[in-house]
Amino acid sequence: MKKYISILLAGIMIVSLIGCRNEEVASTGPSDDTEPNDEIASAYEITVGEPVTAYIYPEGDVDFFKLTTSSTPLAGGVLVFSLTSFPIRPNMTIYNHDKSEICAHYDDTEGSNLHIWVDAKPATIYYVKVNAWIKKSSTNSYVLTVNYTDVNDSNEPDNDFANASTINLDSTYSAYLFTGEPTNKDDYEDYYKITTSASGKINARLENVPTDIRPEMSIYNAVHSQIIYGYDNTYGANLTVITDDIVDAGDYYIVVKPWMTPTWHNEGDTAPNHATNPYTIKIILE
Ligand SMILES: [Ca+2]
Ligand SMILES: [Ca+2]
Ligand SMILES: [Ca+2]
Ligand SMILES: [Ca+2]
Repeated sequence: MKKYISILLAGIMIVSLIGCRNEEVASTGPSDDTEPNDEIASAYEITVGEPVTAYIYPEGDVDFFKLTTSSTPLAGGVLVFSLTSFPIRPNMTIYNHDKSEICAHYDDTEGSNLHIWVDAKPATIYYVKVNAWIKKSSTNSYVLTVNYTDVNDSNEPDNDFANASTINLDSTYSAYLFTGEPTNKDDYEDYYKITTSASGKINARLENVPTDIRPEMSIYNAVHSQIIYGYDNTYGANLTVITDDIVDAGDYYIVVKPWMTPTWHNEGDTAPNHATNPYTIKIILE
């Protein structure tokens, strides 16, 4: 009888041990190198171009990551945040270096991929928060990848008279109407300086304007007074601005910018046209 009780007790112990073990797996969940990352202050550092694998587990889990954009090119670039193999409904929020929210997007379909692009500054920290749109957990992993498209605008910085790019008459130049994290349309300004050796009307022609930009252009004299201004409220329109009067030989400035701030962050995995399509500018004297 004593022997049977011993066997019975041993059996109960084994069952309870298995029970404990199951409970332990359930509370620990899958092994996740990026945890703990539940607060923006404990965001897991990732590298642009290197995918990271993580889990939304347990229910209510929130995952913060941070990255730093490269210091070159000086114009900045476009960050694309991609959630792939997401097992539940994805939700992603992007924050700037001040930890202020830039944007948030989600997809209401379980297992959807989710992408967000943001025009970014060089050498700047960005944060991304990943969680489930509808509270749920999964023991299946997801992958977060952040890619960066450089904007190689060799004229930058050229945002004021002092930093204007010197150009010549009758030649065509190309540049980008791009800036990271704009606060207003003036952040996009590109300044050009031209010196004429004869009097005439100055004719400035913009072509190949990005399809998401409405162009604006002004001509200034040597003492930075505006002579004439023009814009076109059609996206991607070419624009010509000509001085009304014949002007003396001397220094002049041409300033190009968007008529309105373009969309600089959105859902999607494609960099915007203003980041990939340079405009051209040509000045003639007539
Ligand atoms: Ca997690
Ligand atoms: Ca977490
Ligand atoms: Ca530019
Ligand atoms: Ca500029």
